[in-house]
Amino acid sequence: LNDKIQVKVGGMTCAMCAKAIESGLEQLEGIIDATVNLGAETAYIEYNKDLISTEDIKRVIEGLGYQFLGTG
Ligand code: 9UX
Repeated sequence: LNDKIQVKVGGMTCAMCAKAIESGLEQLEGIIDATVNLGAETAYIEYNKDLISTEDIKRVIEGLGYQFLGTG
């Protein structure tokens, strides 16, 4: 079952940061689509709840060196 969430992301300073997060997330099995808006400091993520959780998404974002500031 797919779900769409918005994640507040801290620590992005350039457009490549946003791209790095998109690419990192999309490598995760279960991510359908990830779009990151630098100005809004937000990642718009569609994922399959049966395969991954927001905890997995948090791990990817933090593993890339950014902060997972919560979902909304
Ligand atoms: Mo955005 Mo660059 O970080 O190292 S400032 S990719």
